[in-house]
Amino acid sequence: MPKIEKNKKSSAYKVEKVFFNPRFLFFYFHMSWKNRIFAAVLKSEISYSKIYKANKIMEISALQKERAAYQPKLPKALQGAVKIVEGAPTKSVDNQEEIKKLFPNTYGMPLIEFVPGEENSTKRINIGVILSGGQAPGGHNVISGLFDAVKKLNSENRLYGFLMGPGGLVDHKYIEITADFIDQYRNTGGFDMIGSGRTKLEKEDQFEKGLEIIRKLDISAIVIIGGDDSNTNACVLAEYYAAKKYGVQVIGCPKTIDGDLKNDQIETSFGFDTATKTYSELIGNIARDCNSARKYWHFIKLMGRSASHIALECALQTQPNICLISEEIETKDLSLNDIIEDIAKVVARRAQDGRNYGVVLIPEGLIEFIPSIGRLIGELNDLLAKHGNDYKDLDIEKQRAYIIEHLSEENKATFETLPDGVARQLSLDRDPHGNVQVSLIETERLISDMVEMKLNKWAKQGKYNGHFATIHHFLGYEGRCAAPSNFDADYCYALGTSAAQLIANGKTGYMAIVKNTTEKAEDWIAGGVPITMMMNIERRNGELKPVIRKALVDLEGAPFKEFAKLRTRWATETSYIYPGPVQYWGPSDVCDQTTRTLALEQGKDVFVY
Ligand code: FBP
Repeated sequence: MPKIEKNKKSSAYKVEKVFFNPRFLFFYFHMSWKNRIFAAVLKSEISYSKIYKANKIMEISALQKERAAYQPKLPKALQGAVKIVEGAPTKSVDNQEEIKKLFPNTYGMPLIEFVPGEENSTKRINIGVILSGGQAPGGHNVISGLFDAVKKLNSENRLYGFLMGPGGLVDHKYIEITADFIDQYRNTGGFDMIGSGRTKLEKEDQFEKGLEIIRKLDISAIVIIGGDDSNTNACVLAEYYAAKKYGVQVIGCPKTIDGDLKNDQIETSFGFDTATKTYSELIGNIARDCNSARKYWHFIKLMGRSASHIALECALQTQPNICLISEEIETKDLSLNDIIEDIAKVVARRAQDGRNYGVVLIPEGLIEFIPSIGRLIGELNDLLAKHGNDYKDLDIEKQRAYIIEHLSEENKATFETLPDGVARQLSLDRDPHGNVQVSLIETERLISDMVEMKLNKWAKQGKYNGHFATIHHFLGYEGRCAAPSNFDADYCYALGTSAAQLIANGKTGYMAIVKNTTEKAEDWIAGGVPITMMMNIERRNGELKPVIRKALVDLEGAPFKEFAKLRTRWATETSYIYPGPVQYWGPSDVCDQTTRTLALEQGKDVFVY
């Protein structure tokens, strides 16, 4: 079992020693109330850090031990000293005038690319890092890349981790990340090194509270590792600190298993690669069981929030009988009944061939994309923002009555057709960014129950004569903390290194990026993109807000077209692929493959059917 040495140089250790010293306790009881309060604050920060680090003593698996020795590959430009090359000024993807007005200090900055440069001495810097939102494989490697790069720039530099997400900055909960501490987390999944959270950083008093600890720790830059919402907040924070001339830089890193933080500059968000490979392994296992027993229909809901990238990628990797793509359903304006009828037809067709089994993939955000339900959610969002407090404490019946009374006729009709559980989920419980918590809605059950009802009706009409037994799965949390694939381990380490270089070069309001990712890691291109470049104005929580544009599945894109070309065959035949577990050692086409989505998007797919 690896032992964690206490870092005797850390300020936490020193203050802790002082605090528990009997002489200090003597003085404590003779202190003024003001000083006692100060001491209590000090103690709460320090003991929090102590408890946090104490919890970190862990036993590790044989794989983790071997994997700890893996040295992630870096692009050539990041292997030594770095020089920056600046491109032309940028503009936001839409609503340019509004975004420029809202971000006068961080709008229009150029794209940045790193190229090899001359060794330069850099001034000493302290940096704070925050993990924000849902876990994604590779987060620990972003921090490792950042740590190694800042220590390489100057061994006196310090890295602090704010605990349990952005809330750690506001509440002053932090630890110093030291070499012996970080070594336990290299190439591991999870965000447990410093924890994550969904506190939304958006108010001035939060920024000012954060500044107190930033000043106390002499921090000059904050790195926020998060998805589109967290990076939007990073941009707002960067603009605020720049406007106030506080001299605090803010840099973002593109994280999310959902794969929806991508655009011309961001090829993929980290975690998507490992998570989809992990889900595909599990789907492959279920499909093989299905094809062995030949008696069940498996309805598998896949995480991914609004976008269907995860479902689409897993379909390309495993070839299920059916995979719903929310974006297609919205574009074709399909109703819930249309979707049910389409699935029931496939079930009935397979039953004619004696195949009373199959695998259906359902993206978790489906419900929001069924146009009638989407319209209902839009109105409920506004209702919740304006009147949520009036009904949140009422009992369930009264809540339902309140909502029905306030909805328009069209949306009321949709609301009344929904099962109670789903209706309730849609009317309450947004996450701090105003998103419906789609992972809590049992769409897989809703759909299979409705398919069963349709089949029973057809059976009575003599149109169906099969056997329909269902099993439900929800794959989400099973993949978010998997040990990062080689791709994610390398990609994340390079992102962390890029973030350090953006900071060393005085940049703020940028997101670290790494491109050319279907090539060998050493040929990847690293740099930074101004966050404002990815923004537009959207309606959130009933208000128009500047946000990073979310990338949904492009129905004209190569991944969807590939899927659309093959799905009819997958529906009638049984063409499952069993990808097996993520591999870390072995032939490169097994260990270093990117996702098919990325390969198809870049015209590099080498998959042979
Ligand atoms: P992020 O957008 O923060 O990366 O979160 C991704 C995600 O895993 C979604 O796929 C899912 O809907 C959500 O988190 C679940 O949230 P929670 O972790 O709060 O249950």
